[in-house]
Amino acid sequence: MTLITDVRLRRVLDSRGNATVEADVLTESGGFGRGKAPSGASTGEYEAIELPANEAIAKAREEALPRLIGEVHAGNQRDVDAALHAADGTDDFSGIGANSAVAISMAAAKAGADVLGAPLYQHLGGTFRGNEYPTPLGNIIGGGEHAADATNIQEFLAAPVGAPSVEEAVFANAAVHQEVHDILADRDLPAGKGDEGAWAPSISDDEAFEIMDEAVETVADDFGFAISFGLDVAGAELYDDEADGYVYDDGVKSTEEQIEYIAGKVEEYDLVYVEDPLDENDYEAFADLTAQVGDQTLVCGDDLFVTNVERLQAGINADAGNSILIKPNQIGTLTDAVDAIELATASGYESVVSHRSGETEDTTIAHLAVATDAPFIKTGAVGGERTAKLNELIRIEDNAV
Ligand code: 2PG
Ligand code: MG
Repeated sequence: MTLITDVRLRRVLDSRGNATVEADVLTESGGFGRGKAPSGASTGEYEAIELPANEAIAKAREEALPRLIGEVHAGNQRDVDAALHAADGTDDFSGIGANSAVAISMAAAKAGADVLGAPLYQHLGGTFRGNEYPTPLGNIIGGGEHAADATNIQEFLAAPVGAPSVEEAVFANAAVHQEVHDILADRDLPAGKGDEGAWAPSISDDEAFEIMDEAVETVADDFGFAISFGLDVAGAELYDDEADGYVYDDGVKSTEEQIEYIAGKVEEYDLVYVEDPLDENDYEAFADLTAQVGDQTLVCGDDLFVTNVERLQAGINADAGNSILIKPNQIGTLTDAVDAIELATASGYESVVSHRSGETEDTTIAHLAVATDAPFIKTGAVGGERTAKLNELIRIEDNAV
């Protein structure tokens, strides 16, 4: 029933106005699924390779479509993704492009769900999963590679850990976003928005910590449940080999100083989440920080692990964290992403399913998070391409998909 009868690929816009790949998968019984590839700006050195959209489409048409059409069932996700790997023939998807691969992988999953008449999260998770809803981490203030002349730390993230439902959590994050706007206005600090819709004021990281602290406290009082906050430091973007340290506007921190700085902020602000606090090649420094604060906060590897089971296994062996960011386009297929989540769960690591800074209206990651019982999802706080996922989570919780 789910035999693939056609795959159509086209170039569409992403949220930054760049071209990305959209895939449609059709099946013999009339099933249909559509997926769109997101795109990173602060990409990890070890990520799967994204090709220019036109090139990725041409390569996938040539190499992947003959292995999919009339050959593979969309309902068998592992077969679809194995065919994509075989068509690509490399270990980093540089053959057909991780952007073509992930768009087709997600489109096939949706076509499989369509034939079954089941929501995507049920198709991906099966009947024994999908009972936990992820806590959304909302990007509120940001800079780094996502906005010029703003904070050095890439993301200050609201974490409504006490929210009784996804719906309440989503609205709490939006309220923190509004509260920060008001605080910035009171302080006469004009701010535009970065790529993910976070405020991007020209302030120091220290001031951003203060403002976040004040905003989450105010909104927590209003909503009546606990709201904490966390960070994506994007340490690999700050780390500079030549400077032999982490380059901030106010100076360079050595690796030891960076560990001390982050551990200090975890203590001072009770941070519940710290992503990529250190460079993507420094398992040892991650392990040192985790030994210090790993029982108080999530130390999450994004550029460190790049959703890759081998890099994750190396991190598990080295105690280099206690959680992993999961970005399907970072590794190329849903199968690879689910394998990373399963290894993480089996090893006591928490999974945080994540958007990219360049996004589309695609909602697959909302379903993936629910399907795998991931405890967290990072997908922004405001902006259409972000609310597409957040509103889908609200619908999933309401049994309305
Ligand atoms: C990150 C992501 C998403 P980018 O670093 O976690 O917030 O950014 O997609 O630019 O890699
Ligand atoms: Mg990151």
